[in-house]
Amino acid sequence: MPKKIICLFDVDGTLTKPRNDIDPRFELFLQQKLKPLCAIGLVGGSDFKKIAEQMCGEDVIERYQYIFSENGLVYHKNGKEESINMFSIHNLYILSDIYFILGRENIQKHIGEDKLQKFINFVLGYLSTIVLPVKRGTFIEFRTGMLNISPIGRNCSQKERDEFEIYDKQEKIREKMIEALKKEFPDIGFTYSIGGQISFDAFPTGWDKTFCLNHLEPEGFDEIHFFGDKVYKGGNDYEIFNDSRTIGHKVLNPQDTQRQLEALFNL
Ligand code: M1P
Repeated sequence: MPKKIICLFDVDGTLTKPRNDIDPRFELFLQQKLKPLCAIGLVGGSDFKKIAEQMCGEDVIERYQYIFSENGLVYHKNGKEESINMFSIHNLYILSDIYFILGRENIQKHIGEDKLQKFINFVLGYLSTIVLPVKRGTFIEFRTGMLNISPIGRNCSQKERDEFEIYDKQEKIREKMIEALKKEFPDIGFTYSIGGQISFDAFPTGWDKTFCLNHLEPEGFDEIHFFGDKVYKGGNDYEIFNDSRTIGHKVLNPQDTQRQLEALFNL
């Protein structure tokens, strides 16, 4: 019997340049060369809208068998959104957690409004004290399973985004902010992860990309290959890359992802 294999891809930096669209030739390669050989899926930190934009439109749910947005808090399988049964998921890995529901879980239910507001207020206060070369708008994006926090603001231009990334490498704006949040909220139960160029994600511990493996486990794959670029500690591919349920592939960029696929499948 042939093995049942899935290739699961991070999006930014693995299939596309950060927040850019996939190269149509690479998409064609994935659809025409790889998909006949194995199942293909996406797991992104971003919300579904952004993943769809970068992956040539909303029919991405027809082209990829599995799409896990926000690390799998939002889940599409074979063209349909699946509801997430937190009862069974929590039974798998947080036996004592009483915050389970049937249906879509979200961060406000999980953390509670009171704590969440204290956290958001602290973030806004902290951001008001730092001076950057430029600041734009949308500093906090409230998503289903995470807060995405951007010191420069999400609606900066591509040029400002690229410049912030360089500035942040020198000044460690995001790292310092994460340290301040950890110090202020030692017991909130959040994990912080720097997945892209201008922001970081804050989400309940366990709601990292390994969250999506809970959906894949019942599917009976013999091998789950994960491809990601941010596999270092603190990067948002770290946990899933190191998980014993996956075979991790560290990539440098989309071209490298294609090269590694060609080598792996003799294409
Ligand atoms: O998918 C990686 C990251 O992509 C975006 O990051 P940034 O805008 O900083 O480049 C965000 O959607 C982030 O949540 C996500 O982890």
